[in-house]
Amino acid sequence: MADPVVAIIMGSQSDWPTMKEAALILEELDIPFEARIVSAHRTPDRLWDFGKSAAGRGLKAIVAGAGGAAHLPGMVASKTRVPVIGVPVQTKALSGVDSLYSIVQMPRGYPVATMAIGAAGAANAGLMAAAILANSDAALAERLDRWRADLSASIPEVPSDD
Ligand code: RP5
Repeated sequence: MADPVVAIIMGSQSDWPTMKEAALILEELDIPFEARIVSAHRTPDRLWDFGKSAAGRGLKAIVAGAGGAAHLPGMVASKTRVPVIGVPVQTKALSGVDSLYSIVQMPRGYPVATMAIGAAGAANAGLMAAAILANSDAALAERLDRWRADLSASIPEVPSDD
């Protein structure tokens, strides 16, 4: 197994059904990744260790998903220069707007590239990580171009009643 170049981290096991969408994209594009539960609030030491070691371990992008008081993406961005792509997980109480606002409003100096709320955001986070890596990986660039062309080709031009 190749060393992971992308990490998918999430605040809780309950985030996995959403964050799995990012994992499926990375699998489709043949990008080695790891998935970990790292909570800003419940496992702060794990978060610190993860952030401190991310660049040295060869990670090129981090997809970080959390819901509610979603501090994980921002906190990890404060510990590493590896690009962080944030996924606001949909919540019951506030539909994920809480997650979105918690992730997107970073102070100057520590950016998090914030995706849409929920599953589409997680899938797009996988694609964004792939796009970052494709800048320096010609074979991956080709796979990503093909993936995009296939998606385009799958969209019918005429709507159907079926
Ligand atoms: C956050 O709290 C997690 O990212 C999750 O979205 C939310 C709820 O976590 P659980 O109570 O389901 O473990 O830290």
